[in-house]
Amino acid sequence: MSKTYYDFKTIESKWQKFWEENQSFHVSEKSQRPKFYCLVMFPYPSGRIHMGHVRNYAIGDVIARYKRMKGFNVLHPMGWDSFGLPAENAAIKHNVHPSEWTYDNIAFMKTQLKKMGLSYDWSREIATCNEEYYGLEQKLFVRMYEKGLVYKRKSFVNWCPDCETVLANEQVVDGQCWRCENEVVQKELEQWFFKITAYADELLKGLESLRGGWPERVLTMQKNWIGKSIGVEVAFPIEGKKESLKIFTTRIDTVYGVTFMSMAPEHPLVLELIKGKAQEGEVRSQIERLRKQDRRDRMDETSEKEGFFTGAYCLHPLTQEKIPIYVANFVLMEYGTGAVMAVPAHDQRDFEFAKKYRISIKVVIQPQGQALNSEMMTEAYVSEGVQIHSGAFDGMMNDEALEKIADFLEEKKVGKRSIHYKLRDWGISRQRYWGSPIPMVHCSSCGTVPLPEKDLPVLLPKDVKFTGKGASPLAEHFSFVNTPCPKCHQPARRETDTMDTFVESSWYFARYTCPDALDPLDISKVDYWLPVDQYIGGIEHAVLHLLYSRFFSKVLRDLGFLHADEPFQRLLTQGMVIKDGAKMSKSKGNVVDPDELISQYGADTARLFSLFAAPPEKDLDWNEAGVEGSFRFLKRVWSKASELIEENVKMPLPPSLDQMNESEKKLYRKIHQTIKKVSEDIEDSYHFNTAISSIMELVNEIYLFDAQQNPQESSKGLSFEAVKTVVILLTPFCPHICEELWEILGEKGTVGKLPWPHWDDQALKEETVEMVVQINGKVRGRFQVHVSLGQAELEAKILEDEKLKKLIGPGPVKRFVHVPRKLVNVIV
Ligand code: ANZ
Ligand code: ZN
Repeated sequence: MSKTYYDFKTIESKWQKFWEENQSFHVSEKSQRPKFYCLVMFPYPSGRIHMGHVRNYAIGDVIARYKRMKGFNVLHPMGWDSFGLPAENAAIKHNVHPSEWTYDNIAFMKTQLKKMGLSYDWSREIATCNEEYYGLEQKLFVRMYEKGLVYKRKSFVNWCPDCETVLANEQVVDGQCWRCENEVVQKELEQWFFKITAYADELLKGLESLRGGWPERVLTMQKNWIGKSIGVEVAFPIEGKKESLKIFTTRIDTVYGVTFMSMAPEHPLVLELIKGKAQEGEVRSQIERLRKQDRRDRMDETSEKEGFFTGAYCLHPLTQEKIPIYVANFVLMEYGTGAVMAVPAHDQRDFEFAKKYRISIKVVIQPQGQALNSEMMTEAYVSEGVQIHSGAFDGMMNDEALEKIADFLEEKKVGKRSIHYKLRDWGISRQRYWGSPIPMVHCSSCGTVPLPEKDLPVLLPKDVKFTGKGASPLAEHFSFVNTPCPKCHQPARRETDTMDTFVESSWYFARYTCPDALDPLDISKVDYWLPVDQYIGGIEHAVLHLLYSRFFSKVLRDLGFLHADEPFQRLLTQGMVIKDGAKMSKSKGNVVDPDELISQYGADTARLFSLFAAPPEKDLDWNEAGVEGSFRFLKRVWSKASELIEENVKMPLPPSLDQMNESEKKLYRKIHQTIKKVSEDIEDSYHFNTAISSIMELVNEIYLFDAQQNPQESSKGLSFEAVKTVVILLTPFCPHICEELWEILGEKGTVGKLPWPHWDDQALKEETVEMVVQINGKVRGRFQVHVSLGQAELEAKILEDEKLKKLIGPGPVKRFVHVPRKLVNVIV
């Protein structure tokens, strides 16, 4: 068979078959090598893989293959995040069962992934909709419940009338459902929650240990999401009542500037305060209106501030002044105490509110040497300054006053320092069918009872109707709902909510390490593999998935399933794949189908292009020319190798370093420079694009070298050496072509099993440099000279050169200007 034609189709299916038959990427804990866990975020089985997947998995595969060659025992698993809404939507629309739809998609997408030549250990494959997986998840749920980490409460939830489901705050984008983009409304429901707030501080502190391994911006996003605030809680007595109004402030230094109080419309004291007041009826309808406003909008700085006076007053604990109490839409019940001491002079929201309702503004902090007039202010003064109108604290800098006033209030027992978090508990209830059933039973005499382990898993019934209307299909499934109480055995009602699919993706990385364990996890295996050494996925998961997974790790640790505090040591967030400047999407009509790409050019080209066109964290601009270029490069590598084999049956050895001529030395040096560059680019920064371009340079050098007259027979040996280096270095990127070339070059074993090459430091040293010779500033010649050549010797060499001698002419040389290692200018 002629080897000159790069028949990628045959080559790729040959090696994919080889890897599968030889189970080349199966791993176990029984290895002498150090472990390396390389994980890509698993896909939702939507039906087909897209270019974003190709990029994500190509990046993961390079790292996995590189680490294997570096001598690590590499775990590189793959699976399916396979519960979720689209399966149910398909059931409604096309009348196929969600299970059938999902497993069909998985089967198809798996063949697509296999065509990419990804080095997964498929024996560990997980589909989260698998009975085994979600059954074990239910076990975890019950254990979390027993630990007090799960509870139920009534709460306002985001409700998408279109999907008929509760949405997490994070699934609401600009007041719209993240999936269907319809308007989201508020609805009160009984919900199950995970107590993630119990870990707020640990989740925050843990971010420190991830510094350096995670992108800084992801750490910042997580930190802001957790939102730790240090401040003071103060009780303001309510006039004529026994209760007082508790507020939380981070700016107790402004306490003398309080001119009104504001409460959340949901605050339990609101109705109490307005009772019997003249405007009671009117006010009730106002409250209802404010409560209905979207909570996102209410928090938004720019949105309209509104509220109303309750008719009640507080007494200022330091000045005894009477302070009117308002209800304000921008105060949220879920944060702090649900009430705020309002300081319009120093808080912008309070300022706008005060202006609107003509409440007085009192300045208590002003810039040094400057007087602020509250009448003239157009916005709140929020910077630091000196205290005024602040009793004993006048003249102090406000940061000092902040501590002193806090001390004073604590002494007087009207206030105490406290910490609040923005992080809320994780509402996991979904009124959907295609999810993991929550393993609870509601009994009229025993209350809510968890199912004992022997009654698990709670399987999803198969025979359900999907109408897309009303409650979830589970709630309408008679034999699912009706079940005896596990405690008293009287008829009871099964919980019909299923879990948020983020629950499944919060522990799958641990399950990969022990996919056969019966007791959710096998600690010895989990401990061997975790933490994940490198995690790769999209930035869209920066907050939720990553925070939930971090939370789950800590829970699993506290349940005795593992020891690692943090699940993901290093995180790489890859950019999007864009085309014509926009994210690929059906609506824009700019989608490139990976299948077509692969059948036209092969997987190696698809991989090479997606790794070469941009560094991983940047957006990748898809362009045909770039794909063509990658393909051409592989063909060039292919022809060079075939040419060598056809010319020579037996390759001579390359010359030893001391026998090399200048051009051989140059190629030899290039080989080692490339090894160094590729190793460092992968190792330090995952800059695969520059690694690949240095391999391309080496290929160019080989072509140049072979085009020269190389007198020594051993030169061929050096070319051969260089080509082999290209094949080895290219293996993590384009594994199929490299295995094939390795074989036809007559080398032993498979290249993927080879140790990664070392570079020769000695060879890196440039021994000669090119010197430019100028005469009166004009370039007239070039010399290749040894670096040790002295200035005098160089001058002599110039004066001896026939061509230069003529150009210099008979006149005297005035002087030589030397730029070391670069040029010599001869002034005549
Ligand atoms: C008085 C004050 C004066 C405030 C001032 C700020 C500036 P962070 O840093 O985000 O924690 N606040 C407290 N609870 C609230 C709630 N449930 N809804 C809306 N706002 C609330 O913010 C803490 C500040 O946010 C608190 O400090 C409080 O306003 C407000 F010149 O108290 B401050
Ligand atoms: Zn009971």
